[in-house]
Amino acid sequence: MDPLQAVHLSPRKKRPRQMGASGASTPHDVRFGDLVLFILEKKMGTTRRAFLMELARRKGFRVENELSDSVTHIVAENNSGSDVLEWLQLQNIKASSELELLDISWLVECLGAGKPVEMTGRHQLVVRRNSSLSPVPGSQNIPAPAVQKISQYACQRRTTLNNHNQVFTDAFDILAENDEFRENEGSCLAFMRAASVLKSLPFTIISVKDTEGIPFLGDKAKYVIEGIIEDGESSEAKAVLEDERYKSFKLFTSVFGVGLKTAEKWFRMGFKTLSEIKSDTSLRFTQMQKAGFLYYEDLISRVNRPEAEAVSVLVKEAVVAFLPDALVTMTGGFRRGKMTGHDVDFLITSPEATEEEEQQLLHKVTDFWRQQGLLLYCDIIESTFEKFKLPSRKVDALDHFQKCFLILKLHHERVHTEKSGQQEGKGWKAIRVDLVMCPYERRAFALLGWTGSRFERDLRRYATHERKMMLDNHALYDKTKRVFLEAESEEEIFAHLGLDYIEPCERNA
Ligand code: 8GT
Ligand code: MN
Repeated sequence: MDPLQAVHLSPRKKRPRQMGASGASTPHDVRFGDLVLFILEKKMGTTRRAFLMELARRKGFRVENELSDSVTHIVAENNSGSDVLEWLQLQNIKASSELELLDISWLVECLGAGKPVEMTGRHQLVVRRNSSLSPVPGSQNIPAPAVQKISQYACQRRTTLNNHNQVFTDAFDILAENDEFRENEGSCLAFMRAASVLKSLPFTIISVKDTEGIPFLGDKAKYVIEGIIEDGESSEAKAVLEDERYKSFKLFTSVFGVGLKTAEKWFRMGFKTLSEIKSDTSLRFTQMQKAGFLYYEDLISRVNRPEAEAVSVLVKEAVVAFLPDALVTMTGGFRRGKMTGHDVDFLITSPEATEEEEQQLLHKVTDFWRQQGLLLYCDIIESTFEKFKLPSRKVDALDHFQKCFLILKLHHERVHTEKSGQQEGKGWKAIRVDLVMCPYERRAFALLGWTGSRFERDLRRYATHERKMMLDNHALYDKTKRVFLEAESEEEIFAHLGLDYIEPCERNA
């Protein structure tokens, strides 16, 4: 399927969902058809289970009476992941590895929010690796609590948002960020890769032995893991969080337009707070930083999905007004299924537009918003794209497409949330939006690149080292055959590389 035909607003799951006989009895409308819940009675009791099932159905969740193929989430109370697996095995039930095993706390939060909430480590049931469970003969596909060989490339791993090792990856993220602030590139990359590989594990690490055979865990990362296993927290990460340089860099770079150089300068000058910086008349700020300070509170509060969808409508309305055949796709973290983001990214392309029309579109769209008073900040970067240029060797190279970095004014009434009605305050929120315009025949490469995460970087690394090919946001080049390989869809790019296709929601490396 052409990936640009549709905007993927929610994670696509592979299995088709059919209404099972047991689900047909519910008289309530299903609002979240992607999720099919099953609530385990064991240790919960019949009455409480019936109550929760009824409540969840009333809130628009699909809840099955019996466990079937279509179930995507098993919710249990006072059971560990291993308890649930054991129960499944006793029932001799086949369960795919996509099945989520969740604690009741997740469902309770969903019911409170009136919609599915992001699953985090604290919701996920712990499955012990190499636990004493042995597969029941005849039962297959049970989420095996054993490690298969783990690829060193994120593009050969499926990484959903269901992170079983958050306590470790949070620590690695902090340590990597501290290294980034200190420009320790090697150590930074090591911690990022360690975090990335742990995010793909189907089990929670509970002993150092569990780390055997996992690629990209150097001595430093193993040492951090050991510390967390012993103390429940990382003393190294804790020390970083209390470090003055880290705290200052974290604060300063939270301002849109402030990078490492400026943060370094302000740190050296001895500033501690943003208000000291803002009120210092000897400092000069870029337009970007001025906007960053002006809309600071809005920009640090994360963008949620209803807001992202409202921005999507705004972008599509404007784009289609000038180029009716244009295709607009939400990319970045939201395309990977994240519930929040720091900005909203879109890829725009048009099958019919002339080069001139293509070049004009972002100007027309942003002018239109400016006239409406919706454009709070705008920086358009013109295209430097060349048709016959070889893909870049650098994994982190920025692309050459025309793009703009914006801050848009999003009025509350455009956002459709559960809690409707009066919103106090100024009536709108400033939102960071990136738009990228690409030639139609490059849309699959651009989409793959802008969907982001470590996944994409490792795809390039894989192409270079395993296939003698070069991949970037613009093209795929086969060095052996000396030809550019064309692709109409992401699936075709994976096929050229000889890789299994991996859905965007499994690219959260
Ligand atoms: P978020 O939830 O914090 O927004 O996370 P995200 O959506 O995953 O990251 P992002 O910073 O918004 O960027 C989306 C992806 O676009 C990233 O993987 C980034 O590497 C990629 N990207 C490109 N080209 C360019 C570019 O020229 N500029 C920027 N800023 N990002 C680019 O592929
Ligand atoms: Mn983003």
